[in-house]
Amino acid sequence: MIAALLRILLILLPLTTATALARDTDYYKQRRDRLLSMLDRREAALIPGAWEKELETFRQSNNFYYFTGIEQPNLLLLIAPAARSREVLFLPAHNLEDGSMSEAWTGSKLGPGSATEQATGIAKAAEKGTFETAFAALAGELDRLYFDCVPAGIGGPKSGAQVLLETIHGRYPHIRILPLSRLTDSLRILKDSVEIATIARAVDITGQALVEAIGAVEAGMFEYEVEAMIEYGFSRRGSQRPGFPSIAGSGPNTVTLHYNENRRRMEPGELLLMDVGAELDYYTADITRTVPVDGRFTDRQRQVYETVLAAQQAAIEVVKPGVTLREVHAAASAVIADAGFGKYFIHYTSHYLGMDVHDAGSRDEKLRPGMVITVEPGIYIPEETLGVRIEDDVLVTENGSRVLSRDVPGTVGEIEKLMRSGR
Ligand SMILES: [Mn+2]
Repeated sequence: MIAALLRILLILLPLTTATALARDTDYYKQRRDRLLSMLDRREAALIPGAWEKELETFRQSNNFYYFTGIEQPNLLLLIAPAARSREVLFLPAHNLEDGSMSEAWTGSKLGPGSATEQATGIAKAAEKGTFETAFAALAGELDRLYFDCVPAGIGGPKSGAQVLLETIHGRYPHIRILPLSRLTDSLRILKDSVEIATIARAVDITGQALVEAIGAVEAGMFEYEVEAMIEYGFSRRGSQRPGFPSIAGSGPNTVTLHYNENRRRMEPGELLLMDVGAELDYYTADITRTVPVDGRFTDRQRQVYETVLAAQQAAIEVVKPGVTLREVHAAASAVIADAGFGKYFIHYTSHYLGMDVHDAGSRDEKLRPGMVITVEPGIYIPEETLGVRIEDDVLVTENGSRVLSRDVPGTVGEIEKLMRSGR
């Protein structure tokens, strides 16, 4: 029986690798239709996918993946109510020649034509060289173009999307170009059941990797060893990559919010702050734990830690539909201020979580079921080189909230017990 199933899987495998999407084509079609319904006839949306870079692992851009599910470089998606075909995917022609970018080297790809239309559910799959003509035919009717542009680093080379944006702007100055996020933020802020399950799994992976690493931490180790253990824990559970650079900061580095060099040797008596998140199928977790390097909190560390934990619990209790992130932040801030640490809480308590670690959404938005946020108060005392942050991932539900990372040890007792068991 199992052998027969395996045989069927082996037969199916070659068929599915080149073309299959992670979900069925309708899943993405519904998203494109919603975007289409937000546009009037004088508007269009242009979404470039990520460009291919040699010797770099490809990762699709979030919005392109959100609307297509396609993991392939150098694509363009045009959605325009006034166009003959209201959704067109532009793809490079098949590259079958020799060379490092050929499909013989990089694997077979989707190309223009009906096979791609079938495989992706996108109405029209055209050769990328025809984009300019197609856009020129439409441009006269357009007032506004929503464009998704992730700028390259400051002073660095321009991204392919930037070059495209400048070309369109130069050629069609009458078209106002607006960020696509104006339309997509309101879609991406609400997670459907597939997205919630994916985030929950990314959270589980992150928590399990953290538990393993915390159990192995001891004085004398280097921060990068902790980072390596955590990221190994992600990979061996199927995470494709960390969702953001892992932070493993000890002693003085616990007070640097986005420290990610992770080169320092950890000394006895110090704290270690780990702020990490596994990415799974384009969704990331974001969890922070702070632990004593030698397994026991000092009295002072415990005092600060329990204040942060109390602030976090107060903030989580506030989370429910109708509340804003400002109110969540106020609840955490009040606890920290009452304990006399007000000036040492130097960042915001929450952000939205999803495909981006700092996902779309405003602080004034009223929470609704299906939103996922972090709750992460902290206290950072530079003169004592003592920083504590505790971060969990919280789903807003009909009645309140569910802490997706609730199984990750978080109290002083739980952490000390876990560290005793590891040695
Ligand atoms: Mn965070």
